Amino acid sequence: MEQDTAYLYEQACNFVAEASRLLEKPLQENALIESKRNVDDLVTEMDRAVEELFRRRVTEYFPAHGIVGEESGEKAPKNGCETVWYIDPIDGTTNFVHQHHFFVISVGIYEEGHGKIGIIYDVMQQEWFSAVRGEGAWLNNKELPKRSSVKPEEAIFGLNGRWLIYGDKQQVCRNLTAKVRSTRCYGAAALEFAYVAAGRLDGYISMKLSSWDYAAGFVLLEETGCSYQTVQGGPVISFNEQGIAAAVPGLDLWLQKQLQETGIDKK
Ligand code: 2AM
Ligand code: CA
Ligand code: CA
Ligand code: CA
Repeated sequence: MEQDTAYLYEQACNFVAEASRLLEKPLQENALIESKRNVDDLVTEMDRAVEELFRRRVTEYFPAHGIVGEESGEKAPKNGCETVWYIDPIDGTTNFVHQHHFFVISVGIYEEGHGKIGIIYDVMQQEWFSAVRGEGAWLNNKELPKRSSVKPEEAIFGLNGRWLIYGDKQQVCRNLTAKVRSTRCYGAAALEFAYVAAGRLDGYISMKLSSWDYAAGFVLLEETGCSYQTVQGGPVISFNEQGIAAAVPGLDLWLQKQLQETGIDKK
């Protein structure tokens, strides 16, 4: 690994480890919990504290780098930043609030728009999912093998039941659910991408995600031979809020056909 990349990866892991210590204690009874756009769209003071820690560390160690984080309101990096950190301070906040497992810190580092480093840390399980472009992907320092094809009828898909309440999206979810072996909902998009890379899921679909939800996951998917597409069944060409579907090789082509046939309005 190039020295600069190795340093960046090491520091990013250090920042994640430091941030994770803030989340290891249970939420206090009087903790501030607010909902944003709907009842399952929560933010706590810990989401803000973790993001604030990343802002301080990245600014201190890599002052030229841009930062895009969920809780700061900026959806795009400042102009002129070659390297950008996409940070989801807690992915799976609803799980965090309800004291379940399955919440992660997700950090994707991109250079000129290309994914370079992805780190997804499951705080309660103490599982590090990480990847460096061209170098591979790891789970707790053990290299993850490239994924191979899985038949639809043997595939386990990550899918959130919330999407069943929307007309056009309902159709896509019903069609997939009918054709795959089974579905699971972990409630943490970044973790579900990591699970596809690590062989625990064979596909994952979500109808609306932001850059910080998918940036790190994309690097893990690429390094394990998996792929991702929009829920319209086309290539991902922006960092906008959009629906994303990920799958192991082979199954991705089947998934694309399903998505194109079932059809979701471009919104
Ligand atoms: P979050 O926990 O960081 O908010 C299931 O809700 C998954 O979808 C989580 O990974 C959640 O991320 C993500 N998500 C993205 N946009 C969301 C929204 N508007 N409301 C709820 N969850 C959202
Ligand atoms: Ca959120
Ligand atoms: Ca998220
Ligand atoms: Ca979040």
